[in-house]
Amino acid sequence: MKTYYQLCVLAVLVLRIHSAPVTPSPLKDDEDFAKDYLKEMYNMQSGNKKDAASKVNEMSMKLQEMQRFFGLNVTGTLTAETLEMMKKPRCGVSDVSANNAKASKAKWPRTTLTYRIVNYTPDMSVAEVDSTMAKALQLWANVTPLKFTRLYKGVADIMISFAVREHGDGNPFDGRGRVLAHAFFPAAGLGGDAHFDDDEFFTFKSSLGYNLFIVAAHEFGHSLGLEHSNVRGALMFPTYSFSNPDTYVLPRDDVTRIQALYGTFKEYVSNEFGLVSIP
Ligand SMILES: [Ca+2]
Ligand SMILES: [Ca+2]
Ligand SMILES: [Zn+2]
Ligand SMILES: [Zn+2]
Repeated sequence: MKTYYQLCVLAVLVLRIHSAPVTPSPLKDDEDFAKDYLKEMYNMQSGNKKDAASKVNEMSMKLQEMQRFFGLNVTGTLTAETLEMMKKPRCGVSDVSANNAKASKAKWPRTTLTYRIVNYTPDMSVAEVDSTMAKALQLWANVTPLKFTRLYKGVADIMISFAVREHGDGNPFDGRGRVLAHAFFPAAGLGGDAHFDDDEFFTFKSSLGYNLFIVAAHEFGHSLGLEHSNVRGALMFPTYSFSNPDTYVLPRDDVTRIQALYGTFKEYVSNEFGLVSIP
């Protein structure tokens, strides 16, 4: 079966070589990888259009959209820097989807929310996971009127779980590497929930593997209604980069965006001039 598959792949490659243009093109594997990435993260439609020309055109448009988002050279072709960015470990939530247009207005109608840690990763102790999740939520609570209460049973607004591959929400994880986690925008049911790919190695205070605090803090941004940011260095930037959890400060871009949804933690009093904030 494997040999048969390999022969098919070989046959496809031979066909491609014969019909390929003279200009050098990216490897087939890279091109397939890029197609999957654009379908998943940029809502590229697959196979809807019959003719090859409009498919190529759509891929070029989606490449441009992705390159613009990440601040790369906008070429509409699969350049080395584009491929490099696509291969970085990242969040599984799409950067621009039809859902996001609606979801961008989604926020919780109240400021007291519940969360529950449904299961644990074998990578860390229970106490480490508990403290990481509480701290990641607190990062957002520090700059908004939001308060988070932990539940130990029943259904919480934000259900937190670790899972591998297919796990019941139609968004299967992809094994070790690339997608690290995903979360759902505010809504009933799955809304607000955060799922972590347990094929990754998560860590507590180390820069080895993926730091769970950084990943979780990002995912909870989605749980609260934030989309990805194209600002490099923002917590809501789609790709993972390590920061020390002990000294982490929520970047300005993320503060501005979450406060646009929920307001600030400051209390207001009125005086003869109207509302005044107490710093
Ligand atoms: Ca929920
Ligand atoms: Ca993964
Ligand atoms: Zn994300
Ligand atoms: Zn999931």
